[in-house]
Amino acid sequence: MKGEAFSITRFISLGIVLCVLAGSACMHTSTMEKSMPTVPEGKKWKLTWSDEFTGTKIDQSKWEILGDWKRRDGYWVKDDAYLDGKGNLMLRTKKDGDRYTCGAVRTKNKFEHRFGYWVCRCKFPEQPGHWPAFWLQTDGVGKVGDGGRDGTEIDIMEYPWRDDRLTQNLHWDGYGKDHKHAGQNSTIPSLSEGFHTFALHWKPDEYVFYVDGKETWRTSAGSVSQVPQFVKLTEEISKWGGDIAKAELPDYFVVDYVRVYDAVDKAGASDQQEIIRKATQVTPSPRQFAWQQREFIAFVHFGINTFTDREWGTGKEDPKLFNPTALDARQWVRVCKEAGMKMIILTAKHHDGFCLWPSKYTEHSVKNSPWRDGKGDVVRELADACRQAGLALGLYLSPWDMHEPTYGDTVKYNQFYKNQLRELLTNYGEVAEVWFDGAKGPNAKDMEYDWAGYYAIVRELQPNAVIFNGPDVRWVGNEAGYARESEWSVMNRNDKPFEFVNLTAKDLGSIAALGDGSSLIWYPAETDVSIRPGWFYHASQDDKIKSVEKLLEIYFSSAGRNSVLLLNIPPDQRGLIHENDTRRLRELRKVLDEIFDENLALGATAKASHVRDDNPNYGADKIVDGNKNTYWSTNDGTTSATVEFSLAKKSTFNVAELAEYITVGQRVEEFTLEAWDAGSWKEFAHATTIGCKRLLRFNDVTTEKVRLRILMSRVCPTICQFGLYCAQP
Ligand code: FUL
Repeated sequence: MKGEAFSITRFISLGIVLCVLAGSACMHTSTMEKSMPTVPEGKKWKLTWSDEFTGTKIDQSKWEILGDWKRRDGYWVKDDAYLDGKGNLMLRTKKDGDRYTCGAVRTKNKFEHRFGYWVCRCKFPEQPGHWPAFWLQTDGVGKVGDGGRDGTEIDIMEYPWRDDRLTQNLHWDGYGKDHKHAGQNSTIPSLSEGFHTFALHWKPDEYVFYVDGKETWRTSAGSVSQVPQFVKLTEEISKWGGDIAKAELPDYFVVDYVRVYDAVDKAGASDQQEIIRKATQVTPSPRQFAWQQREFIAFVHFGINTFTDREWGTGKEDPKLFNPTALDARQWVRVCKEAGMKMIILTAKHHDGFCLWPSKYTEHSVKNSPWRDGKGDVVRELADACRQAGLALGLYLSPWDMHEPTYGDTVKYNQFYKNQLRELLTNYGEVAEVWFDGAKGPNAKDMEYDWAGYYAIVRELQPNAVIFNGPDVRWVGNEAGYARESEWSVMNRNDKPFEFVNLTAKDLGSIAALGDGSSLIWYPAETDVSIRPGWFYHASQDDKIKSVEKLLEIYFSSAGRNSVLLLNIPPDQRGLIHENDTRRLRELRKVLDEIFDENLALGATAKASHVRDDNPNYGADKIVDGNKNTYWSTNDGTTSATVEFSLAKKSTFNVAELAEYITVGQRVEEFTLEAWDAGSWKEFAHATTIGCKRLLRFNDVTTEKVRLRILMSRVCPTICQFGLYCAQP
């Protein structure tokens, strides 16, 4: 067959001669396709995997030969896939008695890869009733939801017709009622004769299809698969290809080669591999790490709005309206502490400009209120109460200020705001979080906040504080209490001084979302939500407090998804947290304590498929030793692995907890949990990211053996915690 080959064969031979002459390993360039897509500057293509089909036997370290079994109107049988000894893979279609058979191979579990340039050179069969295809597949294609990102059937070439047309297709979300499809047919003169190349340039955000080096289709349908996929070369028999009864058989689909390339930099690292490598090296700063460990914290919205029954004030309120009758910050702290919260963030000044501390820079504050005869200071009382009880203190200082006359004058107002920030960060001891709110009313005057200047003051005065909506912590993107199913802490920032990332984007952390990876940052999510419909207290909402079930769901969907939960509990006009909120928080704590009371996996016998350097310090038992500073890990290149846990006794559970040792970064992209049940493993949970903490709920599972399967990790997984718990119905 090679006799028919055109210049590419000569190109290869010439390449080999040059290689030999140069005495160097330049086989890569010698096998380079004639018309590959261009790569970004400073990059080149590198051959990652290929089969030239030389020799006499199919290389079974690369390919699985499919069969013998029924496939559509024919059978896939093993002896219809073979090498012709002249450098080609032959996929034969034949009649065998009264059945039709054909050949098919795939690289499943032998070569699976994502992104890059995939090409096959082949010659079509000539008879009707069957069709050849060069396609990429993954089990993930069966997953419904998340578009084709979790797996797509990518048909780089299907040729059901005997003329000069081919079809290229994408299928995702399974093959049932949720099945989705996009495709394109192209007519190419002389396609039916001789050899041709069919190729895909698979980028994180786009597929580009080629025939003989010419683009035929460019699409992002299904949002582009992000998971490794394997190659299939197949023949199939069915009416789509015409009437097989009319075929003169045998007939052959002849494949000269399959090659897969990655774009690499000068050092040989591929674009994607390089971004992945860089992403896994981004780790939390000590202040971010400390903040993340707090997990569940309180927001306290209190101010003039509490007394005017509003959510947003006007800035024109009389300070005399502020008059709590029984304000007791120690009660707030008690309630929060009992609920298991580790910090309280107070709205020292909301958008109306009224200050809960006697600021030197405005008259619009507690000092002109009747409360404590104008001598009171809510920030002081809360700071003292927090310190006494061992809770951290956070402060919210709204940049938008409806009262301050200088607002709108960029220079003057920035100075005013910085003065206030300095007061707050100087006079009240340690502050653990500073909350910058980006909200601004539609009629607010135009002005430019000096974000960089604000951040600098926080760093100067409170170097351990995290800055929310600044460099340290990001808003999760909604106020309903839900983090993303895949909540990453590493992302690529833009160069804006505020809103470093598109906060409400569905995907911030996938490889595709990391873009060129030039400004990767550790940027974890905080999930703010109120226990009531409003942020401020309204008597009319006393019976509208979220139920325990709802709060539990919020906890699982925020703290349980690699995010910190910031739950708002607004004090009432007395200056106390209302009895109904207090009761609800107690109920929530009780349920959480009951669920997490006993970890059924603690001390289980754990056996891993891989252990880093076989070093016991990274052994599987480290996941269940109750110590989050020890972890199980594998060797660097091992990105999927399993751990089997044998529990002390047969147990029933419905909650699982996992944690990555995030001090070294966030790595896991996908995992499943399986239970040993009547002689086989049955999956009971499946999820994507883990991060600092991942909680999963599922129906009761009863077993004595559980298996954790890390399906995909960006580099070797580092798991420091695994828990199984039983929540009462
Ligand atoms: C928003 C504000 O406008 C609300 O009043 C509340 O403070 C919430 C937490 O942030 O941007």
